[in-house]
Amino acid sequence: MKKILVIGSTGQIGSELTTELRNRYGGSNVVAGYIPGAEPKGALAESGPAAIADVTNGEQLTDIVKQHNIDTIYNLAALLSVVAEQKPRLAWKIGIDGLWNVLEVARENKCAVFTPSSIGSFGPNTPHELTPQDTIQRPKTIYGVSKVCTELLSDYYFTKYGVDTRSVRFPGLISYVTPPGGGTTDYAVDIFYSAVRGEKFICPIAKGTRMDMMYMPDALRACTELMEANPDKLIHRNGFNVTAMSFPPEKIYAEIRRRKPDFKMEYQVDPLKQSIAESWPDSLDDSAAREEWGWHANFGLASMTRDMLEKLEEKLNA
Ligand code: AKB
Repeated sequence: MKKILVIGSTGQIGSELTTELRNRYGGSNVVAGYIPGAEPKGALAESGPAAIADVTNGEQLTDIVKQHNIDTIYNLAALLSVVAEQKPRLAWKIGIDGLWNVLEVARENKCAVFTPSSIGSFGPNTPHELTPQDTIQRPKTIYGVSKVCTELLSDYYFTKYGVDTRSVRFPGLISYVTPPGGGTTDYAVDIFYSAVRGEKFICPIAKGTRMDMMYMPDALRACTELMEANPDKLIHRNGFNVTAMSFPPEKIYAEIRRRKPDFKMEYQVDPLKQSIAESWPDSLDDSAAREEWGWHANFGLASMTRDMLEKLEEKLNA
């Protein structure tokens, strides 16, 4: 039976992944790691153990791993792309110094480690259309630099010490549960809140700017299925391209308007977000993930939009 520590359990991915892992492996086998001020609440607090797990404190991580006999760590601590540009030193401290702590604890205690990478690990010189698995990664943002280092350091720990490190390059993640904070792809979540509240949406990304996206249920499956994949089949490890859909703002707007014909959107382009978005792929080639561990997405633009609107309406009207 797996014994899991989720670092960053109350964040955008962590809040749903912790629940998913508890459903799969049992509530008592998944420790929800959090930092003070971001304590688990409600069902997350009641469904299993929790512990303060600050990724910048290696001793604290060691204590939790030993106390709970942890064998798998999901390391979700990170700043997203826009906020990382505003706080580059902190982004590095959490993303890379923190990762170093996690990998050392994993090496000493024989844990497997999942640390997400991102489409942010690509840059302006990367081929933008059907971006290959193995290609140029010269990002211009600190977020991207830290994600490339995440991939390299995780591969290094696998090759040098045999630590079972795995990751995916997540696209923008869309969910109605915990909102993202400070990402370039956040608009694809915010647009749904405006639509359901009956407000005009001010779009910070320019017309025609395509980015890869994924609905959260697919993202959760990507994490768990990769960690359960047969290691003998993995040619790559850190990290796999995964995608579910790719669209510009006008396409998701049109899809929402099919269900909410009065919904209005106006562009007010944010220069930082736009420059980051333009440096990222227009669409990813995720064939390596498909071939090596059977990855496939269940939700496309239409099915994700239908589900998001239904679930968000229930949530906001509750
Ligand atoms: C961001 O926009 O920063 C993230 C990402 C794609 O990594 N959602």
